[in-house]
This record gives sequence, C-alpha cells and structure tokens, in this order.
Amino acid sequence: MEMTEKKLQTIFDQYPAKVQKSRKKHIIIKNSELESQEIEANTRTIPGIITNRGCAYAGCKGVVLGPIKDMVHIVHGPIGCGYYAWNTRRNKAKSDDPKHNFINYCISTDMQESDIVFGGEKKLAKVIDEVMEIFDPKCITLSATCPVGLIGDDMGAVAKAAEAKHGIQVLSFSCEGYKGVSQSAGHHIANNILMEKVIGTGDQETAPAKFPINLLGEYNIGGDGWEVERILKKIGYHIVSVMTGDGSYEALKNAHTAELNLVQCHRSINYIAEMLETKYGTPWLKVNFIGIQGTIDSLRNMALYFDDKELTLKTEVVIASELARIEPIFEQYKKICSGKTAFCFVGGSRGHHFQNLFAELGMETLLAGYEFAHRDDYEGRQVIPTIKPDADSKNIPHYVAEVDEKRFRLKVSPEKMLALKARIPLGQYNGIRYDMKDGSIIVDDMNHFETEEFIKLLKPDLFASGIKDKYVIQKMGINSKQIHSYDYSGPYAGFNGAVKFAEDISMGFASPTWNFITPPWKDQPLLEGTVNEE
Ligand code: CFM
Ligand code: HCA
Repeated sequence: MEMTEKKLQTIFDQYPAKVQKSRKKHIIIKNSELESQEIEANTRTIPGIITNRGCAYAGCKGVVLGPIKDMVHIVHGPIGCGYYAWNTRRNKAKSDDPKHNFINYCISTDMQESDIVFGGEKKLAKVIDEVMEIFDPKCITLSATCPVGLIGDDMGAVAKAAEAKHGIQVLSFSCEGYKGVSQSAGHHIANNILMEKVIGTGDQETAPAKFPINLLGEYNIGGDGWEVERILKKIGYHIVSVMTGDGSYEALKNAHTAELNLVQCHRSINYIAEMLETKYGTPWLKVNFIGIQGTIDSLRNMALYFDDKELTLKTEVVIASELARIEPIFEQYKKICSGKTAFCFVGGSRGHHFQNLFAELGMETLLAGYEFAHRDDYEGRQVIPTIKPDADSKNIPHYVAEVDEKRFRLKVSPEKMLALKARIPLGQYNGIRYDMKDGSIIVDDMNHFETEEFIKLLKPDLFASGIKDKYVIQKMGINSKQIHSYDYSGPYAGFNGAVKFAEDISMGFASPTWNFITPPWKDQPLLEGTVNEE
C-alpha cells in the first residue's frame, strides 16, 4: 500500500491537537521534488509517549566507554543502572592480556537510601580502592547516574583524590541520565573527556607502520569491528585504534598518529572526528561497512585517499576475491528475501546504514528513522554545514580542541585536500533523507503507538528495530530483527556480515512459526475514532 498524506493523517487524527502538532514535525513522506524537507529531531519526547530512547548515562557509559576493555568502568548509582549497561549491548572484546580485559564486569557503587541521604562520595572512593586492589587497571572511569547529580556528589573531587592516591588516570563523567534528551548527550560527554584527557597522550610521534587509520564509531557489536579489521588488514592498513569497539586505553592514547580517521557511526563520534582534525590535522572519511556495495565503496574511497599504487591494487584484489567467495551464497538468500518490504527504525545511524543491505537483497525499505539522531543525520552534512547547532550543542558544553602545536601536522596538503574532497566524501556525508525513495516514510523518535499504526497501514514483511518493540511486532505476525543486538548473532558488517545477515533474516522468513500467528487486523475489529482532548 502506498503511503499518502491522507493515510498519514489517519494516524495523526488519533492524537490530541497539541501532540498532533508536535509529531507532525517529526514525520515526513520523502519527496525529492521539494528542495528541503525539514525533520525535527533531537528534541524532548512528549511525556507519556512510549519511546525507544535511552538516557545520557546509557550513551556515555553503555555506548562509548563500555567497550573499552582495559579500563575499569565504575557506575556511581543504584544497581539497576549498572545492570542496564552491563554488556547488554553485546560489544565483544578479546585481549592479549586477559588480566586487563574487564569487559564482562559490572562494577557499581550500588547506592542505597542512606547514600542518597548522607552522600555517596566515601562509598565511591572505597570502590575505587577495591578496584585498584583487585584489578590494578591503568585507567578507571566513573559514570554518574541521575541521583548523583540530584544529591550533588562531587565525583570530580573523588576522581582527583584517587588519581593522587593511586597514580593512574581516573576519569569522571557527569553523564546523569536526565541530561539532554536521549543517549546522544552521553556520547557528547564521553567524546569530550576522551579527547581532552586520553587521546594524544601516548608517546608515539608517528605510527609504526604504513597506512595508519583509526576506525571511529565502530563498537564491535556481534563482532562487526573484527570483520572490518580482517578486511582492512588483508589490504595492508595499520589500525591504530578503534573507537571504541574492542578498544583499549593504550591504543586510544596514540590515536593522534593515524593518517586518516574512518567514521562508521557518525552520530556517536562526530565530535571526536572533528576535534582530531582541529587538533592534529587528521581528516575524516565517512564510511559504511554495512552492505556489500557500501563496503566496496568505503574501501575504494580509502584507497583514493592514500593514493598508493600497490594499496589500490591490493584493494581491488581483496574485493574481487571476497566477492567470488560470498556472492554464490548471498544469491541463495536473495531468492528468499527478494520482493519483500522492510521497516528499519534504530538508534542514530543504523536506520540508514542497513538500507543498503536490504536493497542488495531485493528488499524495499518503506519506513525508516532514528530514535535520537540529529537533523544532520536526516539531512546530511555537506562541506559547508547548513544546519544550525542543535539542542545538545547548546546544553552540553563542547570541548574545543586547541591545535596541538607539537603534534599537529597536515596529513595532506591543502591543494590535495581540495582535490580529494571533489572525489570522496571527506568530512561530509548524505543524510537518510537523501538515500530513501520518494514516497517512503521517515520518522524521528517513533513511539509504540505509531509503530503499531504504521504496521497496520503498510504491513511490512520485516521490522528491523530493538528489544523494546520486538515482541509486539512479532505477535503481530511480522518477522522482527534486532538491529541493535543482532538477536545475539552477527557480525553483520563487511563481506562476511552481509552473508550472515542474509542468512538470519531468511531464516526468519522461512520459519513455520508465522503460520501459528493471526495478525490482529485479521481477527480483531479495528477501533477507529479520535481522542477527545477534554
Ligand atoms: Fe551509533 Fe551504535 Fe547507532 Fe549509537 Fe545505540 Fe548501538 Fe544503535 Mo543501540 S553508537 S547511533 S547509541 S551505531 S547502542 S552500536 S545499536 S542505538 S543505531
Ligand atoms: C541503549 C542500548 C541499545 C538498546 C537496544 C535495544 C543497544 O540504548 O542503551 O533497545 O534493543 O544497542 O544495546 O541501543
């Protein structure tokens, strides 16, 4: 069924007037004939609406810091917050030094009522002492949860005292859950401090091998980062650091030595990419290792940047050999998926990135969107930014990277940079709106009511999203795929990932389970009407 403004209005009509007015700004039907189609984003969710969003603490501790394996991450707060961000995101990590891989631990001050009344600083200092005794890490992070900000515990002072006592870095993150409007604020807070206090503090002046790169915004969910690293190493790149999947404190310290920064998830790490450029002169390139063509394009753009004959040749050899290996398998799954339709609603970048892969499987994305992306993720970021600073930029102070006179060096000359920018997306990318077909729907911060309504209207064959709506969707008889946790499968990135993804969703389509579920619109009368505001 094609989506029209009239059908969309049937969903809006069910809202009270004020809510309707607000939600209309967050939903568009793509129309390329219009020069611009603004979509409101990164604003507060209307209270009472069931959103899939997380909080600033989730974005800081759970997303950016959590995957760094050789730091001990202490959560200062009630145990539920610690549990929420305890590896549920499935970022994988392995280490040559298993004694310094703390990824599986959940360490919390387990705040109780008495700590709320009398303060939790002493307890936090004690936990740091215990951590030093048991784990002896080189760096500790402290993440604040909501009550910490409310009662005014001075985590910064505790961190400073612990640094003096133990002689290691103790980083304090004021990422109280209520800050900003979603986890996005937490990414910003984490990025600022990593940039200010860790990145660039290593003693290396230059990288020890040719073609050194950092991989930013890759969190190794289901082993994605490992698959990307496999391909890059095969071609001959030297990976200085990954931020932050399977990441390490030691590697981060020397991230300034990379010649190019690759940005996979722009939403969560654009701040670091920008600051690395200012401080050390390292340009960044938007890549997308989701999908076969996305992977190929990313590899070719990298080769163009380094402009080395041997590297370019090796890039083509690797692409050809990988394709020869995976294409026959991929084609098998394509037969099952082809002609099917999908919804793809994920956090801040995957709603866009995975559409390539659907298209390669012959599937059309009818609706997509983000939980917490900003306007640039929808509308793109071109060389000259046209979009005004958003809510986070106003609320979360931005650490302004000053040029590091000692370490700054232009990685390419200004003339070469200009020539490169004409050929590859250095420092820019297209937003989700650019890539979607006319007539498809783009939704920001889609809520559970809209989820059900859009399903009833468009009846997609597959709904790609997260744990919070998965089972509602499945009970409506629709194949549901978690794009956050990959339903505990993966990797889905790179060449091997594309095949694994195709296999997993094909399994979903081929499952006999669907024969036992009657979608609600087949046996339940649909209530129609409007909600009275009084
Ligand atoms: Fe980036 Fe992510 Fe995402 Fe994200 Fe996330 Fe995630 Fe996500 Mo869940 S960093 S924005 S805050 S790609 S945890 S690995 S899957 S919502 S689309
Ligand atoms: C988070 C993490 C999350 C949640 C996933 C989901 C993740 O938002 O704090 O809702 O399914 O990827 O683990 O985005």
